Amino acid sequence: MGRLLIVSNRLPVSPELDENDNLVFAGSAGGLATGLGSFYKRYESLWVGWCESAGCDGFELRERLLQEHSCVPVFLDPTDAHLYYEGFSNETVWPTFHHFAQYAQFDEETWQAYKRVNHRFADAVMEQLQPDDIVWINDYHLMLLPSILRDRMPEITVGFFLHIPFPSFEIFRMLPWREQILNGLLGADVIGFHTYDYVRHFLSSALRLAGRDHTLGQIAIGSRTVKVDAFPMGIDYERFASAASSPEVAQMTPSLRAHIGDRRFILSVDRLDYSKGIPVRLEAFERFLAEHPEWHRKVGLTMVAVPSRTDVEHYQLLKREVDELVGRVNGRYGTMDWTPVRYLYRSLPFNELVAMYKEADVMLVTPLRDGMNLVAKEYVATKDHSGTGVLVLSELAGSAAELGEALVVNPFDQTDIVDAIGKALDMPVAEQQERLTAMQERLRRYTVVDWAEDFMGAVELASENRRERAALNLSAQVEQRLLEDYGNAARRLLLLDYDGTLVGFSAKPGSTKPDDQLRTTLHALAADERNEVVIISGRDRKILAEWLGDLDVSLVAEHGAMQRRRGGEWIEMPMPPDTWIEAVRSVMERYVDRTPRTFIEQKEHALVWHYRAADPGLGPQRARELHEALAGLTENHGLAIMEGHRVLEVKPANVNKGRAAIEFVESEVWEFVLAVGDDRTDEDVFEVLPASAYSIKVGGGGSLARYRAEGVTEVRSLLGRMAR
Ligand code: ADQ
Repeated sequence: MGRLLIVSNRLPVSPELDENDNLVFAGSAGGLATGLGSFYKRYESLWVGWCESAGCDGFELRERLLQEHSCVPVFLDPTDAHLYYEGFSNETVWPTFHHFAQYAQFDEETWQAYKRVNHRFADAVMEQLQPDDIVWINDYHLMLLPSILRDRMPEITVGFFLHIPFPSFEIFRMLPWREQILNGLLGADVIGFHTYDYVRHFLSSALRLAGRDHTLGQIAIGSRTVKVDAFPMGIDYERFASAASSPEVAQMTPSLRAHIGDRRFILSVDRLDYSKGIPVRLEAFERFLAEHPEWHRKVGLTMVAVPSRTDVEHYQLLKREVDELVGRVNGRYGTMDWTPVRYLYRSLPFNELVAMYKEADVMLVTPLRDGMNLVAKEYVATKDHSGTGVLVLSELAGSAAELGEALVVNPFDQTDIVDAIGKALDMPVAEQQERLTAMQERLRRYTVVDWAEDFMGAVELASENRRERAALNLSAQVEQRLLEDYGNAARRLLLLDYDGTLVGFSAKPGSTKPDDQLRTTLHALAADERNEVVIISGRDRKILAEWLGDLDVSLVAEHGAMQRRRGGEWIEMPMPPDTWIEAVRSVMERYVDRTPRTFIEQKEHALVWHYRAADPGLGPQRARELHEALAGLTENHGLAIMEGHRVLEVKPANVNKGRAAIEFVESEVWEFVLAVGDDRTDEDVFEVLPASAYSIKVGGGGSLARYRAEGVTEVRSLLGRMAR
């Protein structure tokens, strides 16, 4: 296995100059840095991230970061850095993804900087990258990076993990650059989220905005597959559990208690961020005091808020709002010897944080939206040695999916929070311990290291699968061999599907006429007397004759219901009477009425319901319903229902492309056979080919074909080379 290259906005260490102007490094306290910190030391790894030089010599900084911390700094132009970080990342992506769309700025200048910086990161990664390395990209600052790297090195192995929520499609669609961001992410082999809800949202956006369908979370892109899955991040459980019983933490308890007295102690800890629901929490606490005078002087809320993104306007406004609220509650209810809210606006050293968690009777975690929220998990871990305490947790934090034994609240429902505070303060000790123990077992079993290993395992597996599949790709060597065999053969049969193979799909089936380039290629192939070129399609004979009838090729229409050999006349297969058509049509019409942008195509011996342009969620669902509705009708009439690319077709059961193909295959002794197709109906052709034949499936998905082509362009280039 190669090395691991972790990429994130910031490095886990930051440079500073000490009082003697010597370069020193400080650790970062962010959720990601603490999370991955314990994992990445186990691998041969490098960490790539933005680093501000803090007035240090760039060369020395780079060298020491690499030697002492295995870190590779990305230096950014200060203006670009500001537009990218405070601008696009935190004024556009962060609010949008946390469903605070009303705070989001949509600004072309910051978007351009975001793109430039993602390219800068790509440069830094490419400088380090060795074959077999795995790249793990983290978070919303770098959503374009997976595709940029894939473009530069198609066989690269890349995982992407998003630490914040992925918004619902209705919010995501507001972003003017939504397609670029989606396609940026889709460059990865694995895209990880904290919860299944975010996975669902992402898959829905991929379908609706990029037309990318999925099977069990796997999205096929050409011959590549992207796996989208949930990996709920855990914490370094032992670190918190053991610190809680350490002498260092025990030493801190008396001074902490001196502040709180023998009152009950409610705690909250977050970055000062509007997504964390801090004002809501303060207001709920205020109302709790208003409604429960019996708790006055017997309870206190300690609120720790770490300064965050202080250059962004909404954070400055929030700071003011929180200051005012704290003042208001304390002014209204405080007494000489009791301050209801103790507000610490700073970061805490680790042991002090643990001492707080350990002492707190109630932990209030009430974000309005939060990717995961590790604070909730850390609190639970510090209670490991028969501690007591109650976690009140917002259902809109990702961690609520795992911490069901918490008092789960809707953070928008003030009454719910007020009630939960009361319930938490009154909860019997036995119940507190029972709930804590259940959560602890889960958190101990699935730590941050398990999380990282799971994610990495998925990335490694995806990369193996990609390699296996790549072996089936129409590589330069395979193409060379094919061309040689073709060149040496005296008689050659070419069975070519039309839609999705020779031309791309379009919402209107009438608009995919062959262009001049395709006609020239087919003409050249057909003109070689050693060749028999067969266009084997589901289209009706009228359109095939109109589009391709003047070329010297054989045509198979309606999946084999009729065929026209080169220079001959159309011959129809014996067919059951078409008495079924009206009955089937009337059922289909009901579905057209109920499903906007769908329509019926009538062929000579088949009826097709097209739903390519329909709502991508509704279309497949209606197709299933229609399939069922038609099943009874078609059963006893020798008819088959066939599902193709966003179409449902009813046709006589004895007609299929395989039957038509076999007639050509058996009509003489061929020295070279090639079949190309993209659809389920083409599998019938692949099935009847001799073992020596070249069969090529276009696009992803299971197939009997020996090889795969990425798309129409690749097929056309192959045929072009054959023609030349
Ligand atoms: P954050 O929004 O930063 O992380 P969180 O998951 O709670 O939120 O992580 C905060 C980390 O900082 C915790 O490890 C905590 O101990 C530490 N911390 C918080 N306040 C502190 C203080 N006053 N002093 C010292 N340390 C403090 C983002 C997403 C989250 C997601 C994480 C990880 O917004 O939803 O859980 O990434 O993916």
